[in-house]
Amino acid sequence: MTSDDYGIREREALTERYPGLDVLVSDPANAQTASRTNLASHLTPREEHYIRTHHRTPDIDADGWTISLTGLVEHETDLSMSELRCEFPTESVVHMMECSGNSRRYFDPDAEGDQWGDGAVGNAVWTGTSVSAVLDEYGAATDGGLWLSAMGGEAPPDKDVFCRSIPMAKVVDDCLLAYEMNGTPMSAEHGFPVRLIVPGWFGNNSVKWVEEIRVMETMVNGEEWTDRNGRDYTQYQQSSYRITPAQDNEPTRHESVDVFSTYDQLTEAVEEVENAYLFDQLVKSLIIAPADDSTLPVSAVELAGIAWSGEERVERIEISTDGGGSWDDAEFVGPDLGPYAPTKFRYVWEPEPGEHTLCSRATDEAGRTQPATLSKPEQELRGIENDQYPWNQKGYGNNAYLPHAITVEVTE
Ligand SMILES: Nc1nc2c(c(=O)[nH]1)N[C@H]1C(S)=C(S)[C@@H](COP(=O)(O)O)O[C@H]1N2
Ligand SMILES: [Mo]
Repeated sequence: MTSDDYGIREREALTERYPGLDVLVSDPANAQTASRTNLASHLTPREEHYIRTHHRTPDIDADGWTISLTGLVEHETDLSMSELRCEFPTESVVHMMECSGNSRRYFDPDAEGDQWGDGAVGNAVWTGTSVSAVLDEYGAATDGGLWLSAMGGEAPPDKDVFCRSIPMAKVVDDCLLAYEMNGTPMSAEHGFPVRLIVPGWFGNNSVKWVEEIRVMETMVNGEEWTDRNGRDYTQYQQSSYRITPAQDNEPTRHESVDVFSTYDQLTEAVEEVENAYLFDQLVKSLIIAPADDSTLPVSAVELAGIAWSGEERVERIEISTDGGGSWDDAEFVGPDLGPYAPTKFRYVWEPEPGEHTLCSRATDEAGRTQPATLSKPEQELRGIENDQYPWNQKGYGNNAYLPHAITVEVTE
């Protein structure tokens, strides 16, 4: 079988199992939710939740799978799935997870990588074991300043390992080793049999198919993180998932940083970190109804949409019906599903005839607001400045509101 045959078969199989997704690349599986309307539901069904993978999806036998706990621990151990499920309390979290490449297609000129629209985001209930319970049981060091590196078990011998280092303070706060999604066993593409969930953080932190968690003094960095097959463990922490402006050849690597907020790295700590890491999500919102390019009669229109953020909750959502000239508050609707769940909003608009640009702007509890636009590469921004989100080589983190605006025509 050639890899082309595999690609076609895999695309059909993916579409069959995930009918709510548009496939960008089938091998490895990369697919986004097919329309903004899918995000109107309080929870994203598994069939509509985006999939982002760097290597071919592994076919894992859960009975033989173990997670090794290594590094700064009293007792290194290999945990089986049944130990993980039966020997620790079960916990759940609702997490609106966004891929840091979501909305990449709006960068101009194009950023590198698959041109994701708005669909690389989804909200699910993730269930599993809290990482802190496992660390406590085996006597792991959990002091602030340490890191936990989680390694994906799917990389073939000639590909770099998907590994992420998470600050210990976040790990012990609320990270999970999850084995269920929306109350059903996880599917292969979403990480079966077990994945890390880092609530409120960009999807790239939530390592799927976890085979090792290692307690460390630093993030993964340096030559010692190349294994005997030549596989690099540092690529996805230190090189990918960094904000790299056009003038930089490679992002500056760090052993450790003490500013974890992505937003702070893009603003007040921009000198210190230089190339922000994609850690917690940036506040963002989307108008879901009416649809882009629709024609509406002159009568009251109900605008509806969704907003989400990172470590802080969404506190305010404003609507503009004149392309950002003037703003009015929207109201929140729906149940409170926890600190990492999205917020739904509505707004009733009495339109005049003509063409209108509608946009939404969310603000979180820390007072962080979506910037208006995207910068150009020649501005060489490495952070958010003057209401502009920085153009960056790999097109990460776009939460600017004007690129996400919709246009409607109102007729008499
Ligand atoms: N092992 C492993 N974990 C991974 C990835 C990967 O390629 N390999 N992709 C990451 C990225 S970039 C994202 S956005 C999320 C996507 O999770 P999902 O496919 O369940 O939506 O998984 C993350 N975890
Ligand atoms: Mo991602």
